[in-house]
Amino acid sequence: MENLVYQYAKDHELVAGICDAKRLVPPVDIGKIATPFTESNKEMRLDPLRIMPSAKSIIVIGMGYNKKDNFRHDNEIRGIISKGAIGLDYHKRLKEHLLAIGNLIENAGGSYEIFVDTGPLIERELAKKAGIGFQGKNCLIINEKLGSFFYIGHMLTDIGLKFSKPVNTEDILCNTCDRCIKACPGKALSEGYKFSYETCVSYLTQKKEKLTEKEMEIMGRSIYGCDICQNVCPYNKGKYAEEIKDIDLRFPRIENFIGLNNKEFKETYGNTSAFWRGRSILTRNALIAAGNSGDEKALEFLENMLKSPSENARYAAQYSINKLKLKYLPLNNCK
Ligand code: B12
Repeated sequence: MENLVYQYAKDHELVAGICDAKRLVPPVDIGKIATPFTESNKEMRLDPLRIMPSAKSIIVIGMGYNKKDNFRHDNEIRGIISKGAIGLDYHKRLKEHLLAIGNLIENAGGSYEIFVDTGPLIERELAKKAGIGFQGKNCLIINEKLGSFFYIGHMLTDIGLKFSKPVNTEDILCNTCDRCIKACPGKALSEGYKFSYETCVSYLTQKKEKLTEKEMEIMGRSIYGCDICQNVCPYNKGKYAEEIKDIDLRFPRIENFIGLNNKEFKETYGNTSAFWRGRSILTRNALIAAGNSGDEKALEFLENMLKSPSENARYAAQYSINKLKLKYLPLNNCK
C-alpha cells in the first residue's frame, strides 16, 4: 500500500511521507503560542485520535509552488501577490490529490479523512514526523527536493501503514544562516523559532482589523501573502515548479486592481487562494502598496479613492497620500 502512495506522489511531482497517529509532541508548549486562524482547543491541535478515533496512520503530502519570475522592471505602479496565491487554489489541488490517494485506501478496504491547511492538527509537526523535511529558521518545513515553497496536505486513515523515518527536531540544517531573519520586514522571525505573527507581512495582508501606520509601512508592496523569508533561503535556489508568464497576475497594476468590480475580481481571483480574504481587504492592501511604492504618479488615483464608500479604502488611501506627499514635499515648502 505504501508503495502505491509513494508511486502516486512520484507520478504527480509531490513529496510524501507517513507517520503514526499518536499524539503530536511539539518541541515547545503550543499553548503559549497564540496564532490566528487556528483551532483554539490545544488537544484538537495535537491529538489525531480526537479527529478520527480509528486512525492508525497519517499520510502527509507536499506540493511545490515555487515560481520563477522573469520580468523586467517597467514604469507601472505594481503590487505583489505571493507565489502560492497564483493559479488554482492549492487547497483544491491538494484535495484532489488526497482524494485520489483516498481511492487507493478505499480499494484496500480502509477509510480516511483529508485536510489541507484548515484542519486542526499542526501540519508542520506532521510533516516533520512523516520525514518530509526539517523546520527552517523561517519556521517553514524545508524539503530536500522542493525547498520550503510547498504546501502541505494530510490524510488520517484506519489502515496500518509502514511509517517513514521522522526528521529529528534537533536537525536544524540552517546552521549559521540567518538570511530569513534579517530579511523579514516586520522582524517577525528570530533565532529559536520565536515567531511574532503580529508583524509577519503575510498576516498583516490578511488582518481585517484597522492597521496602524507602522503595520502599513511593514507591508511594503504586498497585496496578499509574503515570500520574503523564502525568497532569500538558499535551500530554494533553483527549485522552481513553474515560470510565471503573466506579470499582471503576480505583480498587478495597482490602478487596475483597485478598479475591479466584484464580478471582475471574482473572474480574476475567484479560483485562487487569495479570494477568501475578499475584495475589500485586498483593495485596502493595494492602496497601501501604492503609497509604499514611493511613486507620486499614484497620487491621482489615490485621491479619487478618498471618495470611496469603503472606509478601509479611504483610510489606506489617506495613509498613502500622506506618505507620498511627505516624500515629494519640495524643500522650499519646509521654511
Ligand atoms: C496560522 C497559520 C499562519 C499564520 C501564523 C503562522 C505561524 N507561524 O504560526 C500566518 C498568517 C502568519 C501564516 C503565514 C504563512 N503561512 Co501559514 N499557516 C498557518 C496554519 C493554519 C497554522 C500554523 C500554526 O499552527 N501555528 C501555531 C504554532 C503551534 O506554530 P508555530 O508558531 O510555527 O510553532 C512551531 C515553532 O515555534 C516550532 N518550534 C518552536 N520552538 C522550536 C524549537 C525547535 C528546535 C524546532 C525545530 C521547532 C520549534 O514548533 C512549533 C510547532 O510546529 C498552518 C496550517 C496548519 N493547519 O498547520 C499554515 C502553514 C504553516 N502556512 C504555510 C505557509 C506556506 C505560509 C506562508 C508562506 C504563506 C505566505 N506566502 O504568505 C506564510 C509564512 C509565514 C512563516 N514564516 O511562518 C504552510 C507551511 C508549508 C511549509 N512548507 O512549511 C502551512 C502548513 C499551510 C499548508 N497547508 O501548507 N500562516
